[in-house]
Amino acid sequence: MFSHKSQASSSSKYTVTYNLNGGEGSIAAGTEYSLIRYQISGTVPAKQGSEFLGWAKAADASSAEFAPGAFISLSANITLCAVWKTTVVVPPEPPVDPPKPPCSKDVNGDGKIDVNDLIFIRNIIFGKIEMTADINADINGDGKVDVLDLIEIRNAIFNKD
Ligand SMILES: [Ca+2]
Ligand SMILES: [Ca+2]
Repeated sequence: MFSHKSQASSSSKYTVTYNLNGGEGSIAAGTEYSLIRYQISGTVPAKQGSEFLGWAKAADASSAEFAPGAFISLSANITLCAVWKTTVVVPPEPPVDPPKPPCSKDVNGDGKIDVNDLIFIRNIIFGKIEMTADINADINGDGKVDVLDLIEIRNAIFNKD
């Protein structure tokens, strides 16, 4: 029920509380009689990475209804909620390349890395074994099977970690 206020009506005292909505610090609640205009706190709250737009009655408001220091008439207890606009845009995580599957140096697929893999890859290099998609002989991943891959395997055999 909203009746026109008149001087004859008894004035009630109402409370204004401030919800900083994630802002730092706090602003003390204020009280004022309904017949006297209440001045909203002039304190401008701060929130890291955000710009204070003003106050609104709804906590999830995206635009402000009242500026700091503005006068409002109270007809009920109200909570003023800080309205924030995010100013710091957190960059999205750079896409992470999926890790390459470990390039098995077990070229001939017998479960161990030994001289037979060296022979196997040498046979590929010399064309004695036909390179197929199933054969993972490009150890260093440079797109071709050559002596560098042979060296990789040799190092794997003789310089085991
Ligand atoms: Ca092997
Ligand atoms: Ca290679």
